[in-house]
Amino acid sequence: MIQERIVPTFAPAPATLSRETGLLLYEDMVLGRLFEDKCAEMYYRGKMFGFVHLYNGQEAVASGVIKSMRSDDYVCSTYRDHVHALSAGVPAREVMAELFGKATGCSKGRGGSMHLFSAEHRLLGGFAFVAEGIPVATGAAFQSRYRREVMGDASADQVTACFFGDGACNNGQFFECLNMAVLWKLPILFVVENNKWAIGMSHERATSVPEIYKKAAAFGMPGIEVDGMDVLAVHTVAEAAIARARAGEGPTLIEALTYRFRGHSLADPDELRSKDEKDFWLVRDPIKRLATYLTEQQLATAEELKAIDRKIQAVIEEGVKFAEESPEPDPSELYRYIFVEDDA
Ligand SMILES: Cc1ncc(C[n+]2csc(CCOP(=O)(O)OP(=O)(O)O)c2C)c(N)n1
Ligand SMILES: [Mg+2]
Repeated sequence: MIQERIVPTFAPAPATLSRETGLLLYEDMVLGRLFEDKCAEMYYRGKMFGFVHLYNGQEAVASGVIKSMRSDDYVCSTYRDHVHALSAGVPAREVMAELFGKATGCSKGRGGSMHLFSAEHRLLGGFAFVAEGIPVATGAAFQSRYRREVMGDASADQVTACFFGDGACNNGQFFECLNMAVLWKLPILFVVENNKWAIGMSHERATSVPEIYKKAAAFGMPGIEVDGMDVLAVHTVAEAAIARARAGEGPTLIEALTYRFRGHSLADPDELRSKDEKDFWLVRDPIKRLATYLTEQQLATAEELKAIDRKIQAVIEEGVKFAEESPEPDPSELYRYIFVEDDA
């Protein structure tokens, strides 16, 4: 029997979960899952180029955190960014068009899979370099506080959620930004998606203290470990951290224990992880788990959940059609969108 680190103690508070929130979280996770499955299909059909990193298995983290935020809050991602973008409200058709390199994509076809961006949805970006988004997110949190306290803009109470992987936590930017965020009491959530692997490097082999949440204590920051396969647990932890951030009480480090169900990217044959390990995590599928919970608690019927699945499948099919029918960026516009004044 393999030893897996999980959080056995979390007991969700069922009485406080409304049907509305339960269904919102379910729909958002299904959107993430079915979107990624469609990406795999389109990639292998040659519709997408470059590296494509899918998020299957980790949906509870994006949905649990982002669906606890306001629509004017900021989200910062990594190269594994499709589902963060979807949870932040970027329409599936615009994400799909971006992956197809089309002019109607959320980054106008200039970014592709690893560089999704939407000013409208406060998505600060996907970033190809490991840990690259952490200082960007820290800067976003800084400007909220600066606008509110120095410039007197009372409406500037936005919170930033910064997502990154276990592999990013051995990078200096992680430590530097944690320090600044506490020092300046920035309204930010550092959300580590600990999926145990950085490509083929096991987290246990790469870091001195594998419990990443414990590193927060060195900076005087609350660090919380959460079951990243349980969307209700993530949602509960995120709500508390967001409330603290919005109240001016500073940052929180959340370590979500999760697992990716596919290889590192669609180019990865995924031969390094053991079958035992994969099986251990597959049975913790966050979508199945929430579906079971919602039906057991009689918050939804199996038919209602199936209807959501069908609705989302239609949204994704429409997104593929939109992406396929959209034009390529015009070569005459090669230099457009480099400077902000061109963004018209
Ligand atoms: C600065 C930097 N170094 C190395 C790489 C190559 N690289 C791409 S993804 C990755 C693994 C990162 O793993 P993790 O942060 O755990 O995120 P996950 O892929 O598990 O979501 C590495 C090393 C990179 N993109 N950037
Ligand atoms: Mg990882």
